[in-house]
Amino acid sequence: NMIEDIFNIIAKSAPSIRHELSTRRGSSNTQNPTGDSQLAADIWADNLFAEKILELDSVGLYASEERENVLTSGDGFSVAIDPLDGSSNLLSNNMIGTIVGVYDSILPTSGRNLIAAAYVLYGPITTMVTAYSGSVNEYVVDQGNLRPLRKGITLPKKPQLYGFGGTENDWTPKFKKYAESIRNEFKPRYGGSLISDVNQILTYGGIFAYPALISSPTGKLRTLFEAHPVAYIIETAGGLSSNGDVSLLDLSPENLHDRTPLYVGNKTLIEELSNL
Ligand code: AHM
Ligand code: MG
Repeated sequence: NMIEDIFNIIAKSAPSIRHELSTRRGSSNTQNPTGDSQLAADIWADNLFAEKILELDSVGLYASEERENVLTSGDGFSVAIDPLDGSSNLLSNNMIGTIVGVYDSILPTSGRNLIAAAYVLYGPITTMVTAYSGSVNEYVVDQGNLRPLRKGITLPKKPQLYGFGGTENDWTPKFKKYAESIRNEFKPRYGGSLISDVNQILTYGGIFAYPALISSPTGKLRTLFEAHPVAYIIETAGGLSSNGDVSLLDLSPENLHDRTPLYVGNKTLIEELSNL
């Protein structure tokens, strides 16, 4: 199966990523196309994935948060990747991840053209979560091999957590009001890497948001590399995603590195937000 081949290549790369991180935490004195400063590890991981993924016959296009333009190698699926998500967490030794979206179209394109998505979480243990063909599964990555942990994951019915990015005085009045109501009911958990924050929503239920900011109306996170794959996983697990208006999967970014406000989690919580 061509999709499983892509998942397996990502899993196979996880042990070397973990191994190399300790020596690549320094700055590379460069910026990525959205203006984040890059660490040596960001560039190294991007090159590793580009090489491994384009070797697959089934993949024809590789796009990454860490490079301006796509790489192509003929016909096939398009893979969009955030090689090291939350890399600012490397210095403080908090969690980071790798995010992958597999599209049946050239990029950029609508999230409706995703046919699979996955992420690796480099936590106390390395896990991988995949969404494909209607189901979300979690694996332990054991020496590069995928060992099933949980099959057919759905969001817990009773939400427990919330995590909101950005500083409060940069939030819009509408989002501040929403945050007030959520805070009284649920526990705060914000880790600063999208993947760890989303994985705990998938595990305990709740809402994660990186909202529209006054200083940045499109928020921080990138549509193709972060929002689409996360939305695909959360929606496949029975949750909802939104940019404040429509599902993140309905967004068709004009440019590869466009950003979007991001709200994902339990259906009831995302609906409340959209009805404000
Ligand atoms: P990165 O992929 O370049 O590391 O940046 C994205 C990260 C997300 O993982 C996380 O949700 C967000 O940026 C955290 O931002 P902040 O530092 O503003 O809390
Ligand atoms: Mg990221």
